Amino acid sequence: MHHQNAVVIDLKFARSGVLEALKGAFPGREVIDMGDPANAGRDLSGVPYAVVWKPDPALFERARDLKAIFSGGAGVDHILSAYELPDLPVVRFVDRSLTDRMSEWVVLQCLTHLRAALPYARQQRDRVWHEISPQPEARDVTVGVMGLGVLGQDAVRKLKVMGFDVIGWSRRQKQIDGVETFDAAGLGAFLARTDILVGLLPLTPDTRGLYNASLFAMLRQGGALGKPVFINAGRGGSQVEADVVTALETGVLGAASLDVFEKEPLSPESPLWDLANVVITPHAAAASDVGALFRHVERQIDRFEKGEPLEYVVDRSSGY
Ligand code: NDP
Ligand code: OXD
Repeated sequence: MHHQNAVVIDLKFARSGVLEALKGAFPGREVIDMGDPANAGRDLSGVPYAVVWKPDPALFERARDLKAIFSGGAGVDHILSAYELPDLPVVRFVDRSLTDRMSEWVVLQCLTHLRAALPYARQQRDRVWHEISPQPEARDVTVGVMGLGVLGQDAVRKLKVMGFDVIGWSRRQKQIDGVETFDAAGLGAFLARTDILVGLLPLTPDTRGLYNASLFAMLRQGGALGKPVFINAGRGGSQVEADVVTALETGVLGAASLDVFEKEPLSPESPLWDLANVVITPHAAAASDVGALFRHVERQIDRFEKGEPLEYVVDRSSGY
C-alpha cells in the first residue's frame, strides 16, 4: 500500500493562502496538494486523510482508502450533497477565528440596519445633511437567531453585549442564559417575536428553501424598525431568492443582508443588486484561516492515530 500517512489537500480557496499555510504543515507526512497541476494524475491509493473544500468529485473515487475527511469550512453540504460518500467520518472545521469573524459580520449587519447605515450612505453620496430620527435603541429590537450551534451561540452572546433583545431557534431547544429559546415546533412563536431574523443554519434537506414567502409573512410587522429585516450567512440554498426579492419589493421585509446565495457567485442579473436596503457580501462573512485549519486537522489526526475519538464529526443522518 502506498502513501500510508499521507494527507491529500483539495481546497478551492485562494491559492496563495493555501501555499503559505502548507509551509511546515503536517510535519512527517506526505502532503499531496491537488492544487498543484503536477499532482493531477497521482495515484491516491492508500491515502488515509483528505482536507477538502468543494473537492473534485473524482477525488473520492481515486482516494479509495480514506479513513477520515476534513471539511475546509464549518459547513459540510459541499461534501455531503455532491458525492456518494463511503461511510467514514466527516469532520467539520470549528475554530475561534472563524467564529469571531462570523459574529463580527452578524453584529455589523444588525447595527447597520438598526442605525440606518444604508440610508445615511445614500444621503452622504447625495450630500444631504438630514438626521433620520427617531431611531430605536438595540434594546427595542428583537433579533431572532435561527441555528444555535457554534456560530449561532457566539453571535447571540455578542448581540446581547450590544444590547439587543435576542431570542433563538434550533432543532433541539437550547438553554442559554438570558435568551428565550425555541425548538423546531416553536417556529411560529419565534418568528412572531422577531424584528431581525439572522440565519446561521446548515444546508440540509430540512433547511433547504426554509426562508421563503410564508416564513417572511410570519415575522413581526410594526416592531421598532417598522418592517422586519432578513440576514443570512448560513447557506443560500436555505433561501428562496425570488421570495426574498418579492418580500423586499412589497414591504413584507424592510431590508436584508445576504452573504450566501442559491447560486454563487450571485449573477450580475440578480435583482438583489439593485434593491436599496440590501447588503450583499460575497460569501465572505467568515472565511477559514487555512493555517488554523491545518493545525485543527493535525490535532484531529493525532487523536485518531492515538485511538481517541475525533471531534466535530458530522451526523450523517441529520446532515450537519
Ligand atoms: P453547528 O452544527 O454548530 O450548528 C447548527 C445549528 O443549526 C444547530 O443549532 C442545529 O440545531 C441547527 N439546525 C440544524 N438543522 C436544523 C433544523 N432543521 N431546524 C432547526 N435547527 C436546525 O454549525 P455552525 O454554527 O458551526 O455553522 C452553521 C452554518 O454556518 C454552517 O453549516 C455553514 O453553512 C454556515 N457558515 C457560513 C459561513 C460564511 O462565511 N457565510 C462560514 C461558516 C459557516 P441543534 O442545536 O438542535 O442541533
Ligand atoms: C464555511 C463557509 O462553511 O465558509 O466555513 O461557508
